Amino acid sequence: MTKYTHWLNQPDSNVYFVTTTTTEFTPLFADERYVRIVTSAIEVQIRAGRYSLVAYSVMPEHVHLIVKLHEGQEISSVVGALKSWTSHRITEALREDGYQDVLTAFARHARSAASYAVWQQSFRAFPVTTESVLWEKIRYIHNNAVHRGLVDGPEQYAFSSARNYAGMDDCILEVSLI
Ligand code: NI
Repeated sequence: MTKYTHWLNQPDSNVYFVTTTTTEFTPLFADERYVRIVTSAIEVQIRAGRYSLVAYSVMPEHVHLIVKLHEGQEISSVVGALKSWTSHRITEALREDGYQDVLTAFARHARSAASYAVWQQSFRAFPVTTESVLWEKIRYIHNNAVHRGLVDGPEQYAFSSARNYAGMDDCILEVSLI
């Protein structure tokens, strides 16, 4: 806890709560194949040194992240890169899986021909500047699947960091625990 309290006390603490949502709230991430595309993209960004991942949840049609940006990184370009990397691979997977109706809907929302808007154009990212807000957001993220009625307890949901925080072994993504 000390480490993050220290971050938060700095004027440029660079901790952000991010939410990005699929176009037309399409529940792509009800299918684990699509969840893995998102978690792989996050792993790539962590390995590239763009941020430390504090918490996350991949919900059927949206993704929540809490990230601590590393020096020189900007939240808009980090999330933009995440959306673009995953869009490309999700589009490929949709084509392979024969989800033509979904591709048609994504094409309708795209800004240019022959492209697909997998994600809604805008995303939410706001700075987390106090420890109480940080914990409130972590709890919110971990309870999201419970509130949606997908599971009875936060740790039962495979696609969030609730399992990491509960000390479980089989987590699909590593996080930097507080
Ligand atoms: Ni949510």
